[in-house]
Amino acid sequence: MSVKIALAGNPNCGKTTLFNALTGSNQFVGNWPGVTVEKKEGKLKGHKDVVIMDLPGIYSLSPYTLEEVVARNYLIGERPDAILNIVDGTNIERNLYLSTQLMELGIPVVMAVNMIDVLEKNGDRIHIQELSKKLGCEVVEISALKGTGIKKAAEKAVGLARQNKAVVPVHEFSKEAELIIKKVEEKLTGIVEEQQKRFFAIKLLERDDKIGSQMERVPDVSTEIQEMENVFDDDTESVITNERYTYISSIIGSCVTKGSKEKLTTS
Ligand code: BGO
Repeated sequence: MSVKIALAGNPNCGKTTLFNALTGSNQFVGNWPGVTVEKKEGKLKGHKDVVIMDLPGIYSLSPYTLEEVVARNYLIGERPDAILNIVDGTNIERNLYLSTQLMELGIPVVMAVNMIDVLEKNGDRIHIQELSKKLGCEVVEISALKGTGIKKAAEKAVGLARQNKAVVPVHEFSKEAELIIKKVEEKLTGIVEEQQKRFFAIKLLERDDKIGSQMERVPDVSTEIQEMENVFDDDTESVITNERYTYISSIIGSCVTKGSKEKLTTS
């Protein structure tokens, strides 16, 4: 059975380096339909039946840039069998902002923490097992530049893709926010698949005006938007962003240890 793996990550996280290392010269380059955003796909080296789809480098799955819209429409519409989420390990807090959104799509995710050679040089450590437990997904350390760990990361993604199992997102925001998200999720029954509910519920709460084009029917969630704005005394988009950063901070605190070597070299 052939499988499709989407490669997703922030700009500059090493995605092109990883894509080239995984596919070699076996690449096809074109444009995404109707837009001048480059589309690259290739076969995983040694696996004729595994397609790697390189998504544009993005910071979020919001509707504000062409790249983000292209990436999310692909993830929602085409539903790849797995996502290989490459994150820059030297900038993990910022990179996890996208990761939390990818994990809401209900698609299996393998996280590849890149630039591990730089982290080692700086004496920094990312506690992979703890990170994996907190995020509820497999995490692999890699150096796309040196080629370390990339085979393992790709194999884990292929393994998950072949299992073809639906995943329900595990992470949680505050109780108050979760209650309101749940209410919107209930309104999505019969409109989107169970495992996609969280992603769509959050987008509707954020007043995302482009998400409707990906749904058969758009339920009215104005009451829930109002409720969230009353409870948190802020607009819903800011509320969700804050919830994400609070969640990310709680992970980073226990999963990252900064070394002392940086300080020694800069002083
Ligand atoms: C330059 N380790 C290290 N040390 N560097 C890495 C790794 C890694 O694991 N992975 C990628 N890089 P892209 P996007 C560069 O180009 O793949 C480096 O945007 C330079 N160029 O080599 O392009 C990679 O596709 C001059 O660095 O990322 C590249 O996601 C001086 O990270 C950069 C120094 O990788 C971005 C670096 C002329």
